[in-house]
Amino acid sequence: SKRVKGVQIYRPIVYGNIATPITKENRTSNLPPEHTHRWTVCVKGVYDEDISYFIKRVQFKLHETYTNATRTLDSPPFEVSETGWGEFDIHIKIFFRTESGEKPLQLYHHLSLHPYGPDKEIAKEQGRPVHAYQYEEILFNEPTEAMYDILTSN
Ligand code: SLL
Repeated sequence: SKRVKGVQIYRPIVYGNIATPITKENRTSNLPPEHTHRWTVCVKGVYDEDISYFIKRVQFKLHETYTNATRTLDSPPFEVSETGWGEFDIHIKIFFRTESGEKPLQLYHHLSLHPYGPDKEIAKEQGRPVHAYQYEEILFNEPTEAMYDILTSN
């Protein structure tokens, strides 16, 4: 469909993970003993606002050690929660509303389980959750008229 010439629209998103260590106190009996962390990877609005008006689907491709490694979410929250023992790269594929005529956007996120930075030793001792989020501005260059309406009426 027709595109709006000379127009660029940006929409910010945040993607990444939170991870918490599994301790003696919070370990549940059904967990494999080698699992050390609970984690959630997500794609969300910067202020937690709904992003489903322009994103219709998010696919998370996990490490092949997970069963059903490709997880597809067709509505918010666009997130996957799991437990595990290791860090790896998560392939995140974002599908836009069909009206946009845009190809899916491929992002990569390194799942972080272990504290990093100057106070990582303290963080580890205290069992603090790890937050690893990145900010991204999605550019719609000369959006279709339908997508222009969707983006600007929200
Ligand atoms: C590593 N290259 O060796 C990485 C791979 C994979 C982590 C980490 C699976 C959990 C399960 C899991 O935690 N995989 O399904 O049991 O560190």
